[in-house]
Amino acid sequence: LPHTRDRCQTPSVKGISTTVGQHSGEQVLEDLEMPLERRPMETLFQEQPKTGNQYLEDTLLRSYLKTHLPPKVLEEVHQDLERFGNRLLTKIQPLGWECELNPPVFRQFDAWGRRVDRIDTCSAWRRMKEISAEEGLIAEAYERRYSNWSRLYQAVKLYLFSASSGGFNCPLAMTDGAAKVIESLGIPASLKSAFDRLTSRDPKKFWTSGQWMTERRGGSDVADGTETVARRQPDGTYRLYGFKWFTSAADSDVALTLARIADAEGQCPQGSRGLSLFFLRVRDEEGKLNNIQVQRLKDKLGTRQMATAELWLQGARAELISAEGRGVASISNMLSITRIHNVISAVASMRRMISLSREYARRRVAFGKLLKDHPLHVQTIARMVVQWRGAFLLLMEVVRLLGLAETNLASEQDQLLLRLLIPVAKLYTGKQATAVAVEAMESFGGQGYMEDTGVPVILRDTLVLSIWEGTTNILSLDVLRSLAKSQGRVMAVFLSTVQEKLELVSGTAGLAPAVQRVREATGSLAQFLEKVGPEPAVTMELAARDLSYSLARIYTGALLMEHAARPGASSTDTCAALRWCNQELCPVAAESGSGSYRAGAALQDSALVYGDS
Ligand code: UCC
Repeated sequence: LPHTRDRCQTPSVKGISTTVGQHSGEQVLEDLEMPLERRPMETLFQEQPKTGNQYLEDTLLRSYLKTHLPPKVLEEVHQDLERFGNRLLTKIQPLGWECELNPPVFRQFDAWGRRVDRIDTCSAWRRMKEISAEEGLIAEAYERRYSNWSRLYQAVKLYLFSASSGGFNCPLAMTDGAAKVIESLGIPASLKSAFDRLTSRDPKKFWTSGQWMTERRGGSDVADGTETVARRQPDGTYRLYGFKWFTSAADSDVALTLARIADAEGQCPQGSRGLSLFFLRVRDEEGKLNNIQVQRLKDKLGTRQMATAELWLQGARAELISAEGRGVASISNMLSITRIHNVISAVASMRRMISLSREYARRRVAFGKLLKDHPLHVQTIARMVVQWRGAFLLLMEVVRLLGLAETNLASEQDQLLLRLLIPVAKLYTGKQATAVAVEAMESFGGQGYMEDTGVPVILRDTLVLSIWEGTTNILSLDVLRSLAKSQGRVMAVFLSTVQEKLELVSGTAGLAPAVQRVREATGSLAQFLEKVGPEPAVTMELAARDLSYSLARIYTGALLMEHAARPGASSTDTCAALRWCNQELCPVAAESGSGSYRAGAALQDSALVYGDS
């Protein structure tokens, strides 16, 4: 949280605290200057909750790393993360708040009326870019000095960085995605220099990338909504003409975008197969825009630190980087990475909110005792902790699998599981983070609703996580896509992986009720899939969201048990696994029993929404 400043007045006097500081239970009475008659009312204040080194304080993260990383890797990584945790606390967090207080400003014209379309960012934002390079926040994943563990290590650094980054996690997500696409193309010679910059540790060389996928008719429906046209030039490059409706981090150096290649008659192929992927520089060496006009900056609910713009492409020079008509398939590599970053941000947001809420409960006195001594208050935080723990382990599982895939160590099963778990984790953690952020805000009472506490900033920035990079329903349909594309193998791998995990933990004392519940849920899921197999597509579409939630809850339950069954696990680990598994683990089976996915149910839904007439 920021120090009290700007939009609120710094208290000029010290007084009686309704929170307690380091010296527990102490009441401070130090007012010497205040007029006597105002003392009883004006000397009340509360202490702001503060968190320490977010790496050292995160016992779950540390226990995960200790369990999974090879000892030599752990040793090096531990040192770096401890240092990074201190840098975050002392240097980066204040910069993040500076970014919030100084959002980007769009200047369309210079003083003499000349169109300039400048997006001015604050110095703290630019410093974040340098720090990202220095810390290797992208580089780490591509250098692979820790082989398959490099990706996980990078994700952990991003997880620590995210909540302090002042929104810089967004350009990093897209930069990582762009690097991934270029790498998956085999780093063509024409993109070598760009790849080097996107993955550079040198702040002077480091570039960030945008991902321009959304047009006015687009949004989720990229295939039908993309109108941008690419015209081939004699030298083999293209010029792009169109309008991009949301371009996040519009101050980025480069971007990947989709367009339709016009034929000699100027006709463009339509639909998904008509889209191709392009790479472009946003500005030239002198900083002049690449035949691009900025129409305006978006007025967003959150992520205000980051410039999201509407852009006219008026012949922007670009390079075709996918096979013609393979744009969506190619940009999917970017989407997979940005969706994982979304998960990182969701888990980081939960973690930050819980830390603050927990710290506040240690200091705030109400009804004669600290909030932490009110069992109902602590129960509420404990429920948030269970959500965060589950989400954290799901994130680690996804990046572990990604690390294996990127170092050719993944089995076919690992790859199928990764394809399934990315949309599952993105959609589920987005919802978890939203719920936790709202609940955590409430745990501060009215203070949580005050802008200058910084809590609303975290809430606003969290709310976007279930929207961008694909909404919950779009991601649920992506889960179905992964099932269909693999002809069901994805689900077979899912079920067998959960089964293996259950077998591994089934002998662990204390976990028996959780094992039983996950086993039953897995059985119900398998039955549902068997039953629904021959049913028309509408059934699966209506079931998609509940199915995705079921996959998330079952798999996360298995991961929590796995963590609780490791040598040295604590009773807290067991408790978290048991609590998680106490919820409805397979909502899709429960709902299907009540006929919610039949065609008739869709008509009922429609009547409920629009009325019987
Ligand atoms: O642009 C944005 C920037 C926001 C800022 C970024 C911040 C990130 C921050 C994170 C943390 C701070 S937001 C806009 C994002 N837009 C979306 O997410 C689009 C949502 N819509 C979808 O995802 C749709 O499902 C589409 C666009 C993918 C559907 O397109 P199609 O053309 O209808 O899909 P098809 O025909 O099913 O798939 C075309 C090809 C197929 O390959 P082939 O032909 O080989 O079978 C699919 O298998 O693409 C492949 N494909 C995939 N492959 C489609 N989706 C995937 C996938 N998820 N993974 C792998």
